[in-house]
Amino acid sequence: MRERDMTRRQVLGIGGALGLMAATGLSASAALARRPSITGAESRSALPLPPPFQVPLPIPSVLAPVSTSGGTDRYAITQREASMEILPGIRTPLWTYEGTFPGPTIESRRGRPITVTHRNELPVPTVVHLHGGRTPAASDGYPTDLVLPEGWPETAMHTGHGMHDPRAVVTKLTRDYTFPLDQRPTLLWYHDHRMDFTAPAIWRGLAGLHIVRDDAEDALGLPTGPRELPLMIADRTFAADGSLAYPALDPTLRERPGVTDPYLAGVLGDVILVNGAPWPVHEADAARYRLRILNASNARHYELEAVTDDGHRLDLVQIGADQGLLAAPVTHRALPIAPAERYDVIIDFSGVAIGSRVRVVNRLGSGRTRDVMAFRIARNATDDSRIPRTLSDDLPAWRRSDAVRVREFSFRTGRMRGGHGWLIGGLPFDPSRSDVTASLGDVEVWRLIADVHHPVHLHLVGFRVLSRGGRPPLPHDAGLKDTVSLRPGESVEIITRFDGYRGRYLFHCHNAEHEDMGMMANLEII
Ligand SMILES: [Cu+2]
Repeated sequence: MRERDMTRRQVLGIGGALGLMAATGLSASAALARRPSITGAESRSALPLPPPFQVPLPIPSVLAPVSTSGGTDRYAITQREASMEILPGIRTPLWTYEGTFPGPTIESRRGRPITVTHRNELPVPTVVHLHGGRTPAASDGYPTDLVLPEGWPETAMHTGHGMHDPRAVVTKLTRDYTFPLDQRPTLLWYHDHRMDFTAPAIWRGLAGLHIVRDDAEDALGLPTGPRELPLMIADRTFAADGSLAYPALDPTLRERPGVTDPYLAGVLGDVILVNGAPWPVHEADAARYRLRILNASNARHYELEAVTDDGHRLDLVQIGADQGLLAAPVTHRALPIAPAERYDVIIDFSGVAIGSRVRVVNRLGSGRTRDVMAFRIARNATDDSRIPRTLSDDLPAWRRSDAVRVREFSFRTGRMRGGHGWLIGGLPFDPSRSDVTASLGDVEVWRLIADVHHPVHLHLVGFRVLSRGGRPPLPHDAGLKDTVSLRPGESVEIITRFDGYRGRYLFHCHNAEHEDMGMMANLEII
């Protein structure tokens, strides 16, 4: 990896935005006006990259339950090393769920609990978190609730810079995670959440999709079957030997967390993968498609648009957010998506010439990272799908006046244990510290303030965006969210109700490098 090979624009990620605000004394709003498009640094692959739109879009296989008796679906997933062909003709060693990247998709029904038995055959401890799940704390994947691999010395048990966490529940080799899934239907994803090492673990392949459905959504008449496509977008960089290149201080990911200097604000890859394939192409009917988009990148933001060969932009009709269906569709020409956010989008290819292409591009990318994937419109087809004007009527309508308190949190860079860190309210994560204690059932307003880009994620609950930069939310803030993208210098207010389960949860930045470098805090529901 040529670490210094960055454009000036990419360097702006940390040095630029922070320097702009600190050195010149610019106000947050002035920094906002000169907002850099990227937080992080892009690393370069050391082997030739394939041309775009050649590799077919893979669809992750749906995992079959090992049992469906007793009112619970039971699944088994082995976490193990595997090698896959990602770049044509190149083998890439990965850390996987069940031997594939993305891991197998779990399809479940609202209110029907599932138990997933994870077996850790990787060389390091792991933790599974179901992102967006309303999950009891014992199965939520708290970062110190490690599953130790065979032979891992317990004396060397690493819970983060040697921190001791007396509440950690550590298991050997396997752990059962139980998910009640008593929640709105939506696209969730599961990924590793190990203390200090989440970013490299996800980068190596520990991520998979989980779709929750219910009868009401099934009855809407949305595109379905082969016209419903999950799209997990993630950037990666490849080393000369075909392995994934990640600038870890400790490449074994056993002892020392963190990344090398130019990547402290985030690791960006130069290859855009969708469902694990580089810049793939999908043969589509000239009909409506439902795209269920996840940004599973560690730090890269996208602003997606769909462009035909003759330069027309197709509407992206958003029908859902992180936590399920909107009240009514929202039409976008371009859709910003931060790490861990999901959008449920209808795109209509019926007016596109047969044989031509629709490219999905990232307006924030440049060069090869501007392309994401393409659809080749292969054939005419009948289409009896529809987009109802009313999609759902069960969105929470919390009002400011319902809130029993307002909290404020800054998300900023700072010093941590003598080095560079990312801090919430001026503090790096400490499992043993109490940060937020909320009573079950309480409605609260949180004001979140950023220096650079920080996609902020709350475990357990969905929330609504109340304001952005002192103004009404943007069109893509609609619906129920679990991750909100703070842009440089911006403040965002969210409102939520802490219900579901009591216990110890988290909120954190979902720039995975920030998360590993301190940007998490405890959320205790009592
Ligand atoms: Cu962050």
